[in-house]
Amino acid sequence: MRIAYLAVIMVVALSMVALAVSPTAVAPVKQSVVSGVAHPTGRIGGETIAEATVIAALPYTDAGNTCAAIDDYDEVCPYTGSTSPDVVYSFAPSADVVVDVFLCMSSYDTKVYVYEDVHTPGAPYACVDDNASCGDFNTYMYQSWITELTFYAGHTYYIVVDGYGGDCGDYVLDVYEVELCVVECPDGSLLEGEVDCYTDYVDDYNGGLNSSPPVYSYVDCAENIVICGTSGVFPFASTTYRDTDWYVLSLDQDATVTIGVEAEFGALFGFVDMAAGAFYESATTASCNYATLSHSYVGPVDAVIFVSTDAWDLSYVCGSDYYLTIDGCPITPVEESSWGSIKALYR
Ligand SMILES: [Ca+2]
Ligand SMILES: [Ca+2]
Ligand SMILES: [Ca+2]
Ligand SMILES: [Ca+2]
Repeated sequence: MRIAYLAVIMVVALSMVALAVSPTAVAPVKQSVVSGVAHPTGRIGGETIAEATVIAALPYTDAGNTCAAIDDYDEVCPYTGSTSPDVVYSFAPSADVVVDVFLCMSSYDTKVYVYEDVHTPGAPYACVDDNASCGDFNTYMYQSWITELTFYAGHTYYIVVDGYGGDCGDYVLDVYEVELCVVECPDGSLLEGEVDCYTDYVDDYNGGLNSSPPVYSYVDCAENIVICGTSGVFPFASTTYRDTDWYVLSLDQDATVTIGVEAEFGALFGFVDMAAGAFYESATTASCNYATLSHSYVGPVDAVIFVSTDAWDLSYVCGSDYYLTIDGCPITPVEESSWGSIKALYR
């Protein structure tokens, strides 16, 4: 079920997904743009935790419609105030297992969260509303996908299929085992140098336009640049932020720059149009899948490269590793290319 794909460029449906793939740190405000199927066809999952539909074994798939269900539960990740009806599944693994909970094939604005053993309102074991990588499976990308969640033997996990706002509709739930992704930095990698994020973290290191004043990591042109960094998602005040990393590459002439990312999280990366505060090009890639993206510049110009997570998914813990490759920067022979000149610009 794990699907590898390269450099999926979000050209289609940009107007629908602009919020989800903008280079923001804070989870975007959004409006529900897809209504649920307004003709309940009967639910499949259990109505409540007590009545949860049991998942006997993995991989597991089920499909249904939530519109006939009752709104029993809600969690904030990061959107509040949902009144969507919900259905519940349960799974009690006999051995520790790492799973993905995948709802990308659903046809409404889903939200999914998991409780461990008991209902812990306000403190789910995991919760995701929108995962931008769902856009690789579906023309619409406000569906939910929790990646690399560990289920421990001896515990029971309750998976609640819910929705954003008041949305309901047809869902497809897949729960399947995955390999835990570990990214090793290639030999010779340069280090990003930012600390790992944490609750209420303020990025004054390389948060780009998300920092005030803006700050960047500057990268000297070289052949085969590889930068090793970390990112993750963290609670901030009453909402959710992600660590965004912005790199500036000064091009002294025309150039086509190719960047590649492999991360321990689903990653969003791209080239930022600084005037618009939006992407020229962007791509997402699943964890442990290296993907590339290119953009052509008319120099001289500063190329601004963005790397972060593809969702405000708290299971993307701060300190998750990635590496970024940069190719195509024209090298002037007299230039020295050393990491020593890479630095954050402080106020
Ligand atoms: Ca609900
Ligand atoms: Ca959603
Ligand atoms: Ca970082
Ligand atoms: Ca950062």
